[in-house]
Amino acid sequence: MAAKVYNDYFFDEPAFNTHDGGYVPLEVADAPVSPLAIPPLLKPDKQTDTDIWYTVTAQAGETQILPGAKTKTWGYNTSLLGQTIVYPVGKHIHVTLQNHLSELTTFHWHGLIVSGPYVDGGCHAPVYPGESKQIDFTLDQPAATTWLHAHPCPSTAEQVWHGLATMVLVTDQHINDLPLPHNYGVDDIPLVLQDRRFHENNQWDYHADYDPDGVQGPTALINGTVNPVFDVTTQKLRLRILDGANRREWRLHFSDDLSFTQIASDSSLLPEPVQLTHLMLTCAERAEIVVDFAGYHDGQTVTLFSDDVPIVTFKIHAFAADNTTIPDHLLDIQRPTVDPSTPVRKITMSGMDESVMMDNKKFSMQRIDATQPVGEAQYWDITNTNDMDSGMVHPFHVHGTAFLVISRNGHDPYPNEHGYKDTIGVNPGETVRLLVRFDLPGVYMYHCHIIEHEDGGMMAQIQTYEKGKPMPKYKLMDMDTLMNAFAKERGIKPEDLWMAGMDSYRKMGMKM
Ligand SMILES: [Cu+2]
Repeated sequence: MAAKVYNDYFFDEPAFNTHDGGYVPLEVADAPVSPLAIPPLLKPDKQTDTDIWYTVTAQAGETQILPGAKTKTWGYNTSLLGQTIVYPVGKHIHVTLQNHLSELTTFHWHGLIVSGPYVDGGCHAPVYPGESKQIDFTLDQPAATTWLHAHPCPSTAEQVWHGLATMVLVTDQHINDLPLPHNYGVDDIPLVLQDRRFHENNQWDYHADYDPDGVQGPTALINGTVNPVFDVTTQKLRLRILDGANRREWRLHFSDDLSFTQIASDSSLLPEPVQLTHLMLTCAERAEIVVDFAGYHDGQTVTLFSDDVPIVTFKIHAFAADNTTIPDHLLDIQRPTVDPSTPVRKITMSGMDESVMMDNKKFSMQRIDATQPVGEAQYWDITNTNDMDSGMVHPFHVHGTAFLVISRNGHDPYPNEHGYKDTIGVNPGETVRLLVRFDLPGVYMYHCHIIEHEDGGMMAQIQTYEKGKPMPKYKLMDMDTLMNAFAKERGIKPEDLWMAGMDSYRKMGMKM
């Protein structure tokens, strides 16, 4: 197979985050090399042929990341990030959500097609400290690498940054039958890409590092490991890569310009695999790639870089020859038809810093910004109105659906954007056309996934409904209730509360 090998990042170079004044470049950390942490698989509480039960606990702890003092961190069922959760399609899934933190949180299933606003776990579904909640759902969607993260307005960015993010693997028979690496922890590896700044005593300080365009740090943290090395014992390695950073884009490439095969994006396999040497991910995007180390032997190393900074070392060991080939076709994708009388939904993402907005408004928890019938496919045109020379790529995310990317400024999407996605990086001055269909009624958020932009109001919400039935009324949270709760949990007066997103409203003279 002499497939074309793409060797650029596709995105507009002037819009890379490196061009922004507030950009914090990655640096090689002055720390020893450590084995890459592989999150364990979360054990179900119970399982039958038809049902599966899990308990997911948000908790605080301490993690040995650097030599010396441990870092205060948060995680799901562990002290940092989380255990990896596996959800088989078709099974009835029951999850107990426990909050052992000292403040409220929510459990958002980024990429799962579950009903909003409560099961989805956006800001309308708080779980207060010491409390627990049960959610139940059944998945009907393609296999995908999705993730769980906190989403409490307006503190999503800070809670994710503390460590509340973990991978959720949706599996089905189709993907299990494909000749792909499937041995979790051996040849099927999650890579959660994040960055942090370590302050005195190896601690993180969100407030000190705050930037309304997204908090960054100079140290790459991969699955929570600084300077990680992974022992490769198989010829082929499947990497499930998540941009789990608050703001950083990752421009990934290997030493020797080693090419790799992208097999999946956010919400499904790609219809056809794509050969690449370079891959850019914007916040919350995922890519599954298969790397073939056939040209390497025991004792050699291969390095994964972001820009020119090494972020993971792969140490090659002896491996058995693997003659499997990735099929030329991976997934059938049926594009739903759009009724020509259905208007195109126009959405704008505008501003930078504190002035960010969605459709010229800042998010309001009790306001429904749009409606759409379930089962009806619509074109959504997402425009980033930022200046082409000095703007940012805004990653646009919709809850509760997986969309298709139809075009970028009227041209074909990038070659690795032909699968289902839930997050899409939109270049400054660009309009990306999506094909969006919801299958479940509910209230769903859509927002920029630079998380500080989301907290700062670059977010809106849509209610989906069944045609011919009365519109259900959902109990929506309000900011005062959440702010008063946060203040009480922190033992301070509401007027003394500092939360990231508040600044953005205040500086624009707006009420949250
Ligand atoms: Cu943004």
